[in-house]
Amino acid sequence: MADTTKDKLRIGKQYDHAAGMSAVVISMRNIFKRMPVGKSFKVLNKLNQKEGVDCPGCAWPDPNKRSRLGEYCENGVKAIAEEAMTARANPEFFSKYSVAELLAQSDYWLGQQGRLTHPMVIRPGGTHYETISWDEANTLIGDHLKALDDPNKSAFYTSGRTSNEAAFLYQLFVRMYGTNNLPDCSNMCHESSGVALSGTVGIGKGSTTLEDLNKAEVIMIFGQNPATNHPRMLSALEKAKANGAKIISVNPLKESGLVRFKNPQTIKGVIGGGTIISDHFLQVRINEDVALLKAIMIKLFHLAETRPEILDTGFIADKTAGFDDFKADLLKNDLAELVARTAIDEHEIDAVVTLLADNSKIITCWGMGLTQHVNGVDNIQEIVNLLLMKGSIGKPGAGTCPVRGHSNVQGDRTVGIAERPPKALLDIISENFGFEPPKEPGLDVVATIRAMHEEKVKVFIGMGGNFLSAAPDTYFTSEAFHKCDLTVHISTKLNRSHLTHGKTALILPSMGRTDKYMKNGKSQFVTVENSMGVIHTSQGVLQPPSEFVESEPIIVANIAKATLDQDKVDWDFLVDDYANIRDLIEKTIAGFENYNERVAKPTGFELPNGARVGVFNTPNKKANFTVNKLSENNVGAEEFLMMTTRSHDQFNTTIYGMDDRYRGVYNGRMVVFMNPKDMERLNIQKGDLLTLHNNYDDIERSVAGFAAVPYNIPKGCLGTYFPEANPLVPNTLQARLSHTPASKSVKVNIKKEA
Ligand SMILES: Nc1nc2c(c(=O)[nH]1)N[C@H]1C(S)=C(S)[C@@H](COP(=O)(O)OP(=O)(O)OC[C@H]3O[C@@H](n4cnc5c(=O)[nH]c(N)nc54)[C@H](O)[C@@H]3O)O[C@H]1N2
Ligand SMILES: Nc1nc2c(c(=O)[nH]1)N[C@H]1C(S)=C(S)[C@@H](COP(=O)(O)OP(=O)(O)OC[C@H]3O[C@@H](n4cnc5c(=O)[nH]c(N)nc54)[C@H](O)[C@@H]3O)O[C@H]1N2
Ligand SMILES: [Mo]
Repeated sequence: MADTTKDKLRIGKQYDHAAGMSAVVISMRNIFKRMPVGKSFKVLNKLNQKEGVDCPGCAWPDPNKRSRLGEYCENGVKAIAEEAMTARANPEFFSKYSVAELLAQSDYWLGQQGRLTHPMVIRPGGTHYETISWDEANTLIGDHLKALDDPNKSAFYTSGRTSNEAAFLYQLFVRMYGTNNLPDCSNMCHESSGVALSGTVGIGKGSTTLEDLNKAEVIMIFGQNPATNHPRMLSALEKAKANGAKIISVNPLKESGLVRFKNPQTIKGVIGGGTIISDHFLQVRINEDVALLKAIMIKLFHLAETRPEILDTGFIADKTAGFDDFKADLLKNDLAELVARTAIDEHEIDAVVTLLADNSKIITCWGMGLTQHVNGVDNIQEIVNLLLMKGSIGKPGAGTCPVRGHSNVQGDRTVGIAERPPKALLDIISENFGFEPPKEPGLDVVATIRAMHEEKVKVFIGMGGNFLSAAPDTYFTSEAFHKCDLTVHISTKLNRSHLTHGKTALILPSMGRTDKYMKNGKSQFVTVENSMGVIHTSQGVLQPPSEFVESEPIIVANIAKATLDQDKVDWDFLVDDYANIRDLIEKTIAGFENYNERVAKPTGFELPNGARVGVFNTPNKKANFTVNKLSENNVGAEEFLMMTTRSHDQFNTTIYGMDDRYRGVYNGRMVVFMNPKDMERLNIQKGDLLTLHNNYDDIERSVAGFAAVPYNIPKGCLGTYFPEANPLVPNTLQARLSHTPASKSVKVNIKKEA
């Protein structure tokens, strides 16, 4: 699957900063390797500009004032190069390689074969994908779906690049067909945030805007690696610091970008020392954030005995519920034990407590380091407790900031991609479209894998994404796919999910963000929602890779027409002009009044957000304190707790390159980051090859060929890359309530290879 040759791997030093000129040079080298210079600049000049192309990378928002030097980052350029590359995975390519041969290639190699150009099919017993016409492909899907005796025997996955327009049509089609089986990449991502925030503050999204960051006194960043995954956030943090904010990072790894940022767009960043990002760095042990937050809050309560004003007693009394139970439970904990669990020096915690006591405009940001644990929901609820104690939500310069992953993952959810849809959504769908949508909850990602494995789901359709490689328990998931009668992937690029297919399988080539889509002589745009709830347009500028590549809304409309008998929706009318789809979204989803008119404004519009203005739309209309348990990792004496993270050269399962430059790893991805003391204890040298294995549910899981990298990581903790380590993540290891795979705290044993 991956490149495992030890000889090629080079282990260097971790960077003491992120970006700088090297980021500019590397990004340009990356794009010019894949596409001509003229075409590169055509798209880069429009990237994240008003009325331009929304970057298909992360969901970090664009500032109102865009940089003239370019409103994009190194990894945005890589995302563009990967999508708009000149190479083509065309029918000749598929006739050259059998599926078995393709499976033997690395993810990086698969990506480098280029954009998909034609609909392709593989039928039972086939060895190669072959071309199929769109009409035949749609009929094949329609026939399979119509033949199922229960619509719940199908599942319809969405990955978060899909536009609002495509996602809305998709969920409408799926519900008309008769199921809520709408697993979504957010099930593996920020689901824990959605669940925790909905219950505590009444909205499953963050409450802050970019402007809030400029007004904040303290910004806490938990479990996130912005230099790699949201690089433009570093410019926002630099600005916040210039406005006086102090930054606290909480992370087992001292990620370079959280240490220092050299902004390549400023003189200070290019020739100077750049900006120190974190004023305090709490290097917490994996999955001990609850212990750390409890220790911090106990210390705040102790200080409040003599300085009651450090807690916002007015806010607590007026706006919240559950404070007394929360406080009583918190104070039962043994402070020394909590501190010991974190592995952080108590003086460092005290310095952070002082900062939190002295300020009240606090923003907490977080990423996958908090959500992907068994107690992922608890992590976030504990953060909310801290904010509520301080009255730090619902006012400028304060609040929650879950930093979303995919560029439109938040929008997809907003417009109805939900396996557990709220009743209000189903009611309005029924009213607007004249059919009864299914009421019973559908399957999320992990439930879908199990249902396919048990042959309860026979047809799988994926709107983007790479379900196999993104999901936990890779071998179990591939068995599940093989048991399906039909697997369909609507994709821009070839990936491993296409190669572990059902008895019959289709690859349907889709347009991406950069592709220009003309209809009736008019260039169509789509709309997306960023991490801070702003809806804006995205319009492609490049010629699509082939005349057979279709836009996502059209693909959905055609599948719907081939599947549904009744005629309640005029699919052709809707896709004739995407404004027609937006009119329907406006009628169906709250907050989209005058959608077409408002989204035409260059900066788009903001969706309503109660928590942002101190209105908590929970059942009791209060912000709720919660009582959360400490993590229960139960790591045995010889075991380690492993996180799986992204390298600097990948977008989820898409591998841009083989380096992780900021962490000093070059030319290889099969590495395991280890504390040097642990290595010494086990007599492991730098570069030694290790097999990682574990036993959950009496099943032995094992992956060989990880080279040991001595690294600044707490003892007992390991770091590996996703997706290479996913076979070690059992599908049963999931966050309580949100069901998110706990891919950041997997117990493993180490075996030295001979
Ligand atoms: N270039 C690029 N951009 C991306 C992506 C990409 O793959 N490449 N992916 C996109 C997507 S879908 C998402 S969701 C985001 C992901 O963005 P991130 O949330 O930054 O994702 P990860 O790389 O998984 O890193 C999580 C961080 O959590 C830390 N961590 C691990 N365990 C713990 C813990 O127990 N406690 C704490 N406090 N920290 C912990 C790790 O050290 C790491 O710094 O980025 C999006 N943007
Ligand atoms: N162990 C471990 N597992 C993880 C994670 C982790 O941190 N650790 N992170 C999880 C997270 S946060 C997420 S979000 C998931 C990601 O899961 P996914 O969203 O399923 O995975 P991606 O790698 O983003 O999907 C890449 C594929 O999407 C297709 N694609 C790209 N752009 C477009 C487009 O515009 N349209 C269409 N139709 N297709 C497109 C391409 O074919 C490409 O191969 O993975 C999760 N899995
Ligand atoms: Mo994500």
